[in-house]
Amino acid sequence: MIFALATPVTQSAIAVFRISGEGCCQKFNSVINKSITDYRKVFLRDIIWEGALVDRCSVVYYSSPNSYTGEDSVEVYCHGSLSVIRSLTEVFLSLGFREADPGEFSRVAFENGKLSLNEAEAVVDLINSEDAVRGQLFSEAVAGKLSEIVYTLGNDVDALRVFVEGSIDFSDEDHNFIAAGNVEERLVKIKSSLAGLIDSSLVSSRKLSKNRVLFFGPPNTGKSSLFNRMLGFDRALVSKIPGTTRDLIDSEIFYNSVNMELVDSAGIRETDDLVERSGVALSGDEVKSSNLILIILDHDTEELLSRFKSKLSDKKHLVVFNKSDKQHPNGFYDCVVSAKSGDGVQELKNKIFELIQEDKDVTKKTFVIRDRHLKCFKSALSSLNACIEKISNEYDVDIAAEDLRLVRSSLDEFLGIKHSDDLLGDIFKDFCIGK
Ligand SMILES: Nc1nc2c(ncn2[C@@H]2O[C@H](COP(=O)(O)OP(=O)(O)OP(=O)(O)O)[C@@H](O)[C@H]2O)c(=O)[nH]1
Ligand SMILES: [Mg+2]
Repeated sequence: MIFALATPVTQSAIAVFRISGEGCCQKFNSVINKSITDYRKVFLRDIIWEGALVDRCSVVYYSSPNSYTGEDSVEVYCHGSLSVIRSLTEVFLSLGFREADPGEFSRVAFENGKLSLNEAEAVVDLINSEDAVRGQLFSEAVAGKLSEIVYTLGNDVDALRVFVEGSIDFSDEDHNFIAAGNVEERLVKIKSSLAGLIDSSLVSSRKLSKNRVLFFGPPNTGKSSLFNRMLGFDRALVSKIPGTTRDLIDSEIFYNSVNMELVDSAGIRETDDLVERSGVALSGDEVKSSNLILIILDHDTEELLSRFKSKLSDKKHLVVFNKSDKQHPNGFYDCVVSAKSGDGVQELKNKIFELIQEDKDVTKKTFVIRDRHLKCFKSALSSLNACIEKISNEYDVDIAAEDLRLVRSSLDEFLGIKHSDDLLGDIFKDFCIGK
């Protein structure tokens, strides 16, 4: 039997403990003032330990298999006090519960068939997601929308395997199983569903989901001033001496429900100062891992634009003219701002937002998936193509049957029907404790 605090260890209005395992409800009954025998209902109970009241809590019992883990489980909603959290932890340990490993509740749920592997992965991605659109797509994945499509595709593949394998087993007979089963046409249909699934999925990596926006340019153009202005507080040092910023400084803002990680960097120039030189190198490296670059220039540095553009290869960028309160630009800019007065800053935020949305294309996608999922889909598609080629040209039907088996096996890998222990370990280690 396992237990865990499902909410953060901090003061809060309510803290939630979760316990799971055969017999856990009876065990918990032994420490409350009145036994609970009803499931999926909320009860108010006093938890009493060694004759003293620990806390008055709301308690819900779930009976196997109708719980998150598929086992008997209890959820305890106590006061979010550090002393209550500590005392309840002692109670659970004394009752013989073991503290759960990160993700153990979800791993048990997966092992009991309550979640497919991709649904379990979507649980972590949902918890880690910060913007609303992504969050909604992960919620749908947790609810099983994507697995349902893949289960259906898997069943369709199985149905066709019967015909293809039948034509091998009964090759002496006159009956053409493949033509009778309409196999080619149905394979092409599965192929287009699978290709459609890949097209409508956005592959999300943790780092890129951060929407990193780099403040980039020559020294003293007001990068740090603009960075502070966009954050709404003074995070980075500002001075009239060129070369003030020497490190990467990042800070997050939320804008229109989207999180953006703003990254201030050292002004790029040739310098003999070793520390500044390291900062300049860091700024250059950061270009690669940012989603969007702001080239920030002022009146004194306008002629450097082409030099800075050439450092970006094909990265998305906006060219920003700063210090408009002092002087007007000569060239053409995506945005003209003054970090000092705040003029143009709102417009700059909107442009950043538009470009990030366009970049992510999240709103146009139906699913957000991981690299692992894309690999499974692509390998299924490639085996499917190989199979269609053989079926339509009527050769190597026995190898076509093997191709179809591989399609099924890639879909199974996606769902976790086929998996290695290493893979499970890798996936569940990213969970928080209590999930
Ligand atoms: N008039 C005016 N001055 C500004 C504006 N933005 C920044 N400055 C001034 O420009 C100088 C340099 O500002 P910083 O924000 O430190 O510039 P930086 O690009 O971060 O410089 P480095 O870190 O050295 O690369 C400071 O004296 C700021 O007060 C602005 O919009 N208008
Ligand atoms: Mg700076």
